[in-house]
Amino acid sequence: MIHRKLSIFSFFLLTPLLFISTGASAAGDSMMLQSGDFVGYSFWLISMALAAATIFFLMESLRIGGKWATSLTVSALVTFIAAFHYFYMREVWVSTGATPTDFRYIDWLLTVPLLMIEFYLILAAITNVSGGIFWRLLIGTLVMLVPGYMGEAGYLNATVGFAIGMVGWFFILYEIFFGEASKVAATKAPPAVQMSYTLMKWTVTVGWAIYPLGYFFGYLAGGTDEGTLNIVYNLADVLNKIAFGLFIWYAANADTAAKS
Ligand SMILES: *C/C=C(C)/C=C/C=C(C)/C=C/C1=C(C)CCCC1(C)C
Repeated sequence: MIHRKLSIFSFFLLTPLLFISTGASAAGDSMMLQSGDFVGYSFWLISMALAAATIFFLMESLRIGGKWATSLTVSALVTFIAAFHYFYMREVWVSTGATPTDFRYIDWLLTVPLLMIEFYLILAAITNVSGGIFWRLLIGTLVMLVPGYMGEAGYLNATVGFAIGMVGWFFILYEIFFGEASKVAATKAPPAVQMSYTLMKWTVTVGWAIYPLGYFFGYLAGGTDEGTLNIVYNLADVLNKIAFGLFIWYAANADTAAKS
């Protein structure tokens, strides 16, 4: 039963990914990765790591199941959506040398709310939590990303976009450090869930800080080297998408083991 489900999942997952990756290489020499293009290598490595992480989270979601299934499936959605965007971003970089800002923001607009939902889901897996946590984190995400995009794309003054975006991020940090979510985690969560909540919370603090720093140096402080900026963003995504999912996977395993 489980195995049939798994093969159906893998089929639907891998087919589009294969199309995208062969499409990229069939489109001509200009699209090929050049030897020595380390930024291109990083795009390639991260896209594959994200695709592999997707399969891992889906399979583990089926294996562990129960009330953790949704959290693990959402982790898989995050890495899946990102893998797709990375295939396109890699193509933009390799064929034009440009920074794929639009693709990044479309990816963030989908994956960041899903990452926020994870805080709600891991708490909902252990106790009753109010929908307010979910809505506040979602609103924080939009306040952070929409002005950030408008600032980068030139629809809004870059400094104003940055400043409003920072308010959104601080609003999220407030909720997970001092708000209702933090209180539920501190009082109701078993040790394994508390541990992963702490890791997730610090990822949102330290790992996420990389993006506004990139924005700051790229747009407000005289500009940086685009190649470096892309490598930094790519590595940040490994931490903020794959490792973040692994923290949840850890809690799911430990919580399930403690109860069996
Ligand atoms: C998987 C992708 C993630 C976790 C992306 C996160 C993006 C941010 C935390 C962006 C933050 C920004 C600000 C805090 C200020 C305005 C500029 C942004 C959008 C780069």
